[in-house]
Amino acid sequence: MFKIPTILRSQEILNKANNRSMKVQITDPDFRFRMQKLNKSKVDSFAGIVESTLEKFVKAFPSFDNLPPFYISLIDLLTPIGEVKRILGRLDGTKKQVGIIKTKTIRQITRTSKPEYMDLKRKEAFGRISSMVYDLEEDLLYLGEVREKFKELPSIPTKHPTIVVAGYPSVGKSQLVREISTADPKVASYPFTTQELTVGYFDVNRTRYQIVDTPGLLDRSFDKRNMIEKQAILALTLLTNVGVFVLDPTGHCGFPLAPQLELLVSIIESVPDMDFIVLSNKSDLDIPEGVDTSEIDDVVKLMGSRCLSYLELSASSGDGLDSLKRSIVTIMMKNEEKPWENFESEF
Ligand SMILES: Nc1nc2c(ncn2[C@@H]2O[C@H](COP(=O)(O)OP(=O)(O)O)[C@@H](O)[C@H]2O)c(=O)[nH]1
Ligand SMILES: [Mg+2]
Repeated sequence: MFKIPTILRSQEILNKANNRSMKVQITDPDFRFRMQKLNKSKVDSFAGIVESTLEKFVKAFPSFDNLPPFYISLIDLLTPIGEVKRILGRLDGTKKQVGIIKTKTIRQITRTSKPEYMDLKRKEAFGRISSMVYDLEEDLLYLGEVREKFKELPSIPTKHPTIVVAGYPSVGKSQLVREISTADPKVASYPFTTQELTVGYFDVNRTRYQIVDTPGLLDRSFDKRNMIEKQAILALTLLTNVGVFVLDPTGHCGFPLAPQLELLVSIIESVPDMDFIVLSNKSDLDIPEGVDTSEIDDVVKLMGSRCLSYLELSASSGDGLDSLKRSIVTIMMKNEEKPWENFESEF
């Protein structure tokens, strides 16, 4: 998503600057003028390369203040934004100091008539700039690591109305995302912290809706989460305020209904900004005797207005998928917050 160039190390930046300054050639019959032009030009190209390289690194990072909260929260999860900002500030500061040394040295070389003094001033400038660049070594190393982490950021086209899917393992979340998706591409994967998000798409009345499967994130109780997972879930809630919670009352998923409902209650409590469409999946299968589906009604009642709709359907046979789509469209049209509208399609 963010195209950040390879972050060079101190020595690599200096090598590049050195190579450039060694290529400088001056022809002037007058020895003194030749030395003057040569030294000025060497300083100019050496400092110039350092300046432009540092500037390139600083500009390559996104301006954090203008990013949508979803990305701020994700980036913060990968690496503290404050630290990145401080480092970029130091790089920028060094760039400016290098510019000052360059101007001053060129002026000193212009004003003297002694070739030895010209040489001396050039060497001094190279030395000072080099030690300033060496001082950035740790910062450059850190930025290189940040760059690697940024590669993990998803580039979800977040401007579409978005729904995230939650529910126990094997209740049919992936199947639901696949079956409901009709647009082109049907589904796409995006890296997301340590996982991959699978995103499905369908179009209704020229609006594209996206439904996000979040493997491993919204399928376990919140108290069993580590910090990273909790933050990743919070980042997800910045994508949208509407989720679909999938239940499998048939037990084919390998889990009874009761813990599935407990998960729903736990998510409702831990993710206060998100309301849910509750789905009872696998309606093509019989519900075994002894399963008390009135527990679903109880939880739906308990959820009050945070249950946006309750539907029974079968992801695999397709029964009920159209009602789900209609329900999503109505809910999204009534949705006043529309978090996805805070997103640009491109950064
Ligand atoms: N009979 C039936 N099986 C389903 C239905 N939905 C999903 N499955 C099956 O349940 C299993 C788990 O589905 P999957 O989508 O991988 O679950 P996930 O772990 O929640 O993503 C798969 O074998 C699916 O084919 C359904 O509506 N009816
Ligand atoms: Mg799955």
